[in-house]
Formats: sequence, structure tokens, C-alpha cells
Amino acid sequence: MLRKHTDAGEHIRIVSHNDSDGVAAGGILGQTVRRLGASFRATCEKRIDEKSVTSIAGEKNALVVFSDLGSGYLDVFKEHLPSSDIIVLDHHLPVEVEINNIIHINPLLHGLDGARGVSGAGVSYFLAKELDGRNVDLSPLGIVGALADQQDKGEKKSLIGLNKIIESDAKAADLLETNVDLIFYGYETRPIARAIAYTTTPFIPGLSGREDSCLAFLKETGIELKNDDRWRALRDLSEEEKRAIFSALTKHMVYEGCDAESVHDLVGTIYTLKGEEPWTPLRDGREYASLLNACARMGRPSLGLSICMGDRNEAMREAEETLDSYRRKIGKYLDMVRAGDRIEEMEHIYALSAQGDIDDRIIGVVASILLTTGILKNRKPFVASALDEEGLIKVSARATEAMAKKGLDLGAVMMKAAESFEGRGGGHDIAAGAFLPRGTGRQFFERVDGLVGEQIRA
Ligand SMILES: [Mn+2]
Repeated sequence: MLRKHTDAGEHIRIVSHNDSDGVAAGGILGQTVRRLGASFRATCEKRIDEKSVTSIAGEKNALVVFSDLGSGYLDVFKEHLPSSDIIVLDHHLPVEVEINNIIHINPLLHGLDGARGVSGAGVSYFLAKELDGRNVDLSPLGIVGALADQQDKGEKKSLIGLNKIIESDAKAADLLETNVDLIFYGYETRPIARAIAYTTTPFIPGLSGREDSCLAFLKETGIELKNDDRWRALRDLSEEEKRAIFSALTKHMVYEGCDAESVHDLVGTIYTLKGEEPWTPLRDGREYASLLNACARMGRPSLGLSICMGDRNEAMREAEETLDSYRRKIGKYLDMVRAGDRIEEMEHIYALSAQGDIDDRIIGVVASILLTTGILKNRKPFVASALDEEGLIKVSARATEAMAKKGLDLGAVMMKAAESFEGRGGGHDIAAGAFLPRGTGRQFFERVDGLVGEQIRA
């Protein structure tokens, strides 16, 4: 279908998700379409709803490609986008609707794991590769998308499922190298203290976001910070020094109340993108992902898209600035949430109603950090809400792998709970969300609390 339209010289419309995976997916599709000689326009949307689909329909595109979103909105497409051909490349929970003008590619339709096995960028990559074998050079972006969606759930934070195929494509093309080590951002590039400060997965209380505290911490651990005049990066350290850092960090995190799982997260598989310049954040797959994430969350997804399309120089400088202000913003929110007693513990969930105090694009990140650091006393999913600029309520729900193993599926909870409030919800078992009309408050949290209770009892 894509070929049919590009061959006919038509302008292709790409609509992707406004998160780092979505941006990577948009970049893959943009490059794919450009290589087919067609013009295109790509945007990243926070969500799909009747309004956004109606406005896309108004553009009268012959073909609209949705990536990293869309599977849950086939009914909306059927009603509001009847005269365009549609391709949906997604890995979120699909709704069952039959439509003729649509090609729907989703691992969940084939019994494959969409939450951990392949990302929106991955699904887009498989389409790109199918169209032209030369598109295997886009495989690193598939890896970035998978890391962006935190699909590194295999042994030692490695990729699993269909992502393994993308990984071997990238390795075969000599664009990727993997090794297991301490997992701080900027392994090759940054002074150690900064690398630790810049790491937010796992979030290290007192150290993440605080370079001065990291400096003090390293001095206390007895690590030499400089080689002559040059700051040492992690790759300059001996195995013994790395072990010393690891054990000091473990002590520190346990003392701060973090759980064993987040301590484990300190070590993992490093994905080095060999096609990228050394000493840049794009060289490390996770760092690339966080750069795109910051662009998306700070409302500049097109900046991320240009980087995925190959722009560097000025775009990189702007993206790095965006990343810096994004980090400062998160630090501020976490301090705020932890300082006050804004988190409410319900029977089965923790709830946070941030109203307008936390940017709705960042609330999901805050929820993940709070959940994974073990700052919360009990093991319950974390559900947070914030107001978006249109006055809708955006809900982000996060759970751990262990909770999913016990039968929790937040995607289903959000879908069901939102329905009763004329909202729309969905997502994965451990990360899901919903949009609700204004004024829906506590009752929604109560409904979610009840549904989660039903699931874990079942
Ligand atoms: Mn995704």
C-alpha cells in the first residue's frame, strides 16, 4: 500500500506518538518514505481522538501512516477518516474493528509480546526492511525505540523477542556492539560524576540530578576523578574501581530505601551505536533514547525527528539544551512530590493528583521514577493524574514486572476504568494511561483501585 502511494507521487502523512519510541518510529518512516522518493509530513501526537483524527481527515491525505499509536482507535479511524488509506504500525492493545482501507500491523495480533518484545519503532523498522533490504541501516533506530520503551527486560537488561532480530540486523551491518557493564549515561563520554548524576534509571536518591553530591560520593569512595588534567569517564576505570563504585552505590541505595530490583539495574547491557560519532550522546542507545524523550516531553518532537532523520550540528546542540532543562524539571517535580504528602495510599494503588502542578507530558516519567526507586513503602501500582493544556485530565499508571506476573494488567484497567467516565484508556500491562474529561477526580482513582483489586485477586 505504501509503495502504491509513493509510486503515484503522493504526499505521505506520518502520524507518530509523542514519546521517544514514537519519535524514533517517525524517523524510520520518514527516512523510508524519503528513500522511496516521496514527500511527507510527520508529526508526533500526544494522543488520537475524534478531534485530532477529524483534523487529519481535513488534510485529505491519500495515505496516513500511524506509528506507535492507532491500534486502539480503529473505530475512530473508521468513522472519521473514511477516505484515506491507512497503515497502523503499533504495539499497543488493539481494538477489534473491521475496516477495508486499513493495514494493521501489531505483534499482539500474532500472539507476540508487544510490551517487551518490540516497540513502535521496531514494527516500523520491520516494514522498512520488508520494503527494501537496504533499510537495515535504520535498525539502530529500532534499538533506540526498544530501549526508549524500556523493553530491556531480558537477562542483564538485554533486549528480547522480536527486538533480538533487530539487534542481529544491526550487528550484521556493523552498526551495533553490546557489552555488559555499569549502566550510567555517558559511559564513554562524560566525567564519572556527571554520568552518575545524569542517570535516572535507576533513580538514585540524593545522587541522580546532583553532580556535586556525586563528586563528593566518588571522593569518599576513593576514586581518582582525573587523569592528569582530563576528567576520567567510566571506560577509563579499572574493573576493581568499578566494583568499588558498585558496592558503594548499593550501600547508598539500600540506605535510602531503594529495593533490590533497582540496585540490580545498575549493571546491564550497553548498546553502542557504532555508526554515531564517539563522544556524542547518540553513541549510546539509551542516551539516544533519553535525548528523544526529552525533545518529546518538552514539546519539541520535531527536533527529535530531525535527529532521527540524520540532522546533527545545530539540531544536536538544541536537543542537548532541551535535555538539560528536562532534567532540571524532573528534579524539581520529584522534590515537590516527595516533600509534601501529596501521594495517597489506597487499598491497591498509590494515587497522585497533581492537577496543574506537574506537566502532563512528564507525569508518566515522575510516576515511573517514584515506582522504581522503592521510595513508596508498599508494592502497589502508581497512578498519577495531571491537567493537560486543553483542560483534559491525563492519567499515567505504572507497575512493576513482579506485579504483572501476579496478573495485573494496567492497560486493561485503564481501558475499562476510563470507559465509565467517558474517557479513553489503554496501554501495556506495566505502563498505561488514560484521558478523562475535566472534573473526573477521586471516583476514577476509586474505580482503578477496585479494578486492580479484582485483577490481583483473580
Ligand atoms: Mn512505543
